[in-house]
Amino acid sequence: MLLSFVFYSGLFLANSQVCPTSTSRIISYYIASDLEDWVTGPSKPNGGKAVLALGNSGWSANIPGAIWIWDSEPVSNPSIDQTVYYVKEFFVPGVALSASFTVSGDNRIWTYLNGESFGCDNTSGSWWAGSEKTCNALSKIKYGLNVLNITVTNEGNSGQTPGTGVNPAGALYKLSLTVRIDN
Ligand SMILES: [Ca+2]
Repeated sequence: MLLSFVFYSGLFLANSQVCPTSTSRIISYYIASDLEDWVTGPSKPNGGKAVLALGNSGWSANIPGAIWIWDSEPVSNPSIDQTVYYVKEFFVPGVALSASFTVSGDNRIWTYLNGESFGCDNTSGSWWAGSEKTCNALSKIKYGLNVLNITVTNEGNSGQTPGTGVNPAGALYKLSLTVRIDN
């Protein structure tokens, strides 16, 4: 009887340590504009990695963890409208509980998650402090692989000289996620 009790107790402890049941974890992380973004634009017609966009003294928008990116530095032609397409793939390993997206751009921005707009476009420019736009993207987030697409058009200023850094262009964004992982 005693042996049986000890054996049972040991088995119970072993099971409780090795096989926890119905536990969940909540994790928070973000994805942001960086040099791993895939971009297609006038300087990279077949696509390539983004480059750091230097902007000018008017670029005071700030999104911690994100950096300004474009398809070249400086822009290849500041005199005409130029559009760059950004693609960022990311993984969501559970049930998304929150998804907050913040973006700035020079000049006009359109944003899509898994092929759908989520109300975070900004076509009036947003490179200065306080102009960053924040949106709730939760309804577009899904379990597994997600795709973020951003389109940015730089408005041309006629008569500007290419290579001088005038009329800069770029995108700056961050998607902050909270996800519940169920075992
Ligand atoms: Ca510009």
